[in-house]
Amino acid sequence: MRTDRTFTMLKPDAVEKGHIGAIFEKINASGFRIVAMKLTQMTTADAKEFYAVHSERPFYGELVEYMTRGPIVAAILEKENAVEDFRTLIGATNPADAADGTIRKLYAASIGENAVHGSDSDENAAIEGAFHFAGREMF
Ligand code: IDP
Ligand code: MG
Repeated sequence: MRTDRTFTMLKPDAVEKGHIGAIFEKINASGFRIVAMKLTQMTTADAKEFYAVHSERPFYGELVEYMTRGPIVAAILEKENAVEDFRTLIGATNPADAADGTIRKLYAASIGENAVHGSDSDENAAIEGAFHFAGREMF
């Protein structure tokens, strides 16, 4: 069995609404170990770089505004099959399509303001984790 890592952000809407504790309760109950975690805020340059893959999409400007408007919780999580299992735990991008019990079903307001980020591959998990954390912040 492999032990993998994924990267998550509790987005500004989730932090504003006071859902940090409830969301981490679900993350812990689902068997993820916290490797790194902090409350931080992305600058416009940070958000543009983090979401550069979406730069041609019509929602890019709105996404950058949203992700920089307040603090986020950034974290690296470890578990077997972490990337896929975390995507299952958070649910579909649009909360209207997210399965019952998923974090987005419970806490997301819309396809844009969807409470939580989860990496989509092992490669991106490593890139995104290194974007937010120095090696000495990972345990
Ligand atoms: P994901 O977060 O489920 O991987 P992506 O397609 O990678 O979804 O999109 C990144 C983020 O961009 C989403 O989580 C959401 O915040 C935002 N987003 C995606 N699609 C839309 C849209 O159609 N309108 C507004 N925002 C969107
Ligand atoms: Mg994505």
